[in-house]
Amino acid sequence: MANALRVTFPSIRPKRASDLWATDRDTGGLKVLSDARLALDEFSLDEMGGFIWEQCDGKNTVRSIAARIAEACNGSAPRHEEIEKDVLGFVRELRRDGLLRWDEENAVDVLLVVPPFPTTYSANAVETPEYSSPPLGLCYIASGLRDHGFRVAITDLHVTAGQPEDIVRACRQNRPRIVGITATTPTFPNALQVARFVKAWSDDVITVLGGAHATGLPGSCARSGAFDFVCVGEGEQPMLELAEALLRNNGDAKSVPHFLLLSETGEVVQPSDCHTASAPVALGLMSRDNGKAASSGPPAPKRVNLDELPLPARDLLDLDRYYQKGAIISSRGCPIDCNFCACAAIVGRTYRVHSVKYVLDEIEHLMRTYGYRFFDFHDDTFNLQKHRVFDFCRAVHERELDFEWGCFCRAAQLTPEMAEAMAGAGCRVVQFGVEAGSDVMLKSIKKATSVRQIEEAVQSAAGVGIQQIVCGFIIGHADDTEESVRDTINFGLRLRELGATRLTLSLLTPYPGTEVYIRRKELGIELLTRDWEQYIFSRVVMETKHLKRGRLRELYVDGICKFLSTLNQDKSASAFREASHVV
Ligand code: B12
Ligand code: SF4
Repeated sequence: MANALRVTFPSIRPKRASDLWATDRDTGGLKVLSDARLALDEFSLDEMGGFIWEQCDGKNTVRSIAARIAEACNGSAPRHEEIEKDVLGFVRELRRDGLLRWDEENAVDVLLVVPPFPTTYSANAVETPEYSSPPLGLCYIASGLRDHGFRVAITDLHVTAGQPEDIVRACRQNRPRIVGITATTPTFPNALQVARFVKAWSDDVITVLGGAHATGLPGSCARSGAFDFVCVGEGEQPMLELAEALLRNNGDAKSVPHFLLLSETGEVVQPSDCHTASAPVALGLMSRDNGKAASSGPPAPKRVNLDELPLPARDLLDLDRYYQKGAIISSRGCPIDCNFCACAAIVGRTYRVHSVKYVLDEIEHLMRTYGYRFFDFHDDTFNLQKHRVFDFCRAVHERELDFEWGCFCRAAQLTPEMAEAMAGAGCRVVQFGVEAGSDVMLKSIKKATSVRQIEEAVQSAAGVGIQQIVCGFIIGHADDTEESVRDTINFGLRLRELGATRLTLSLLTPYPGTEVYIRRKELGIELLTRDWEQYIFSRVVMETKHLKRGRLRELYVDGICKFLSTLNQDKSASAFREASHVV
């Protein structure tokens, strides 16, 4: 069965819930009386139905019943999977009528969901390697829940190129009591659809939204009405608290410690500053209930100690489906203040790390269990702490681990010695968020990096033979002018000469929760659309005091073409993808 749920339906063991049946002489099938609804209801089963009924003794599985049918058909049977599917459909119907029972072995407490890709991308966009990555955030939440005895499944409608309605099938299969959905801004519309389908399937299921978009716009997500709870920031602790409160304690969500309420007028009551990216963002859950303001507000959010987290539950995924199989996280957060970046809102402006031991244990586990040899660090910034990078590289040698890896680096921190140590420890890919092409613009976006540092970092990486050096740029910053955009593109071309192997270009996209979103009016930025599916870096979704929509589009096309020309590639769709930003 092709999905990421690890469904084991053929192992269901249906058991008869009625003792009252007799052969129907007219049809050769069975007459079955059910007392499930107090009155005795009569059901007629045809010959095949009768055959299946007799096998439903609580010992035979759907699979073994299907095998008997295939045997009885003596070679003329349809494919095995089809018989299994039919038997499953049949026993489920009888179960609905109260004639059969079986253990809820596939039922879960929590189903975590990645919604389908935004419709702005074509269906086969999921085959783009950079986008095909296991949802580690959900895997962390899942492993924490599992450690506390909750049954969890993950369904990834992105990697399976599914549709929002496919969630209904997953719900039928897993009968979850809570469905947690993750969303970035462009996937939010699909997340909303998924939640609506869940509610249509059963209004009793609790829906929770988390991830970048929920964190940036918690109030409006809560007001959409499709989610019972919205999680702001990291989800491990709030999801556990929610599951404990709803499924184990008194069912009262208000006992969840990190819990925010939506007021009767639909406003987020506490904390009032949870929209500001520069202030610490409260971790918590919001309810769409018309609750009253909590008098003292939620307790201060506790950022989890990363080493206390169990390894992410990758086993709940069908890892073969992902291109970036070895995605891994060694740190969370970033103390820098870049005005376009949403990461501080989600995981904090502090830098928290896993110990080197934890990271290498995880890598060793992935090498042993799955045979992976390449690891993509999905940290916001891998090289922020000099000593940690050196410790990591040393430990790779000491433990004699033979693997290669890639990471996002801050240019300001990458010294030639660090680049050398990294290359020696297997680093083959580094990505720099360069973003702009002059010190004035870099200062304006609060990048805390200079043009000189970037040049040196690229040279350092190239000098030690790091194979892929990717430099990402953004145009359309609040203070960008025709001239500064030209500087940015020229700087990219210069970095290419200094050793960058790939240049990517994005249009400024003010994601909720970022400074450019929150302070957009002061900065002279005007949003042109709130169609969130357009928020994918290559669409003009805003204009600035200096650059209007049409001109931004022209500058972007021109910039992409210039970057592409350095790659010696044609201007096909895949080459465009090469040059447009992915993270
Ligand atoms: C690696 C990465 C990618 C990878 C892999 C993503 C993946 N499969 O997880 C790839 C390259 C595929 C990718 C793609 C994109 N990305 Co990206 N990505 C990141 C990055 C750098 C790290 C994500 C990560 O793994 N974090 C660590 C884990 C532990 O955290 P997490 O996933 O956020 O999950 C935690 C919480 O968010 C929360 N949570 C998440 N989901 C849920 C659900 C529930 C129910 C609950 C309770 C909690 C919860 O709990 C989790 C555990 O603590 C972040 C930056 C960042 N710090 O967030 C950007 C980031 C998430 N990406 C971003 C963007 C914009 C994109 C793209 C839209 C880019 C594009 N061109 O289209 C696409 C969208 C893809 C998609 N389908 O949504 C933005 C999102 C901003 C926004 N508001 O949407 C970010 C924040 C970057 C930024 N600097 O602004 N991305
Ligand atoms: S863009 Fe990079 S350096 Fe800037 S805040 Fe985000 S993660 Fe930190």
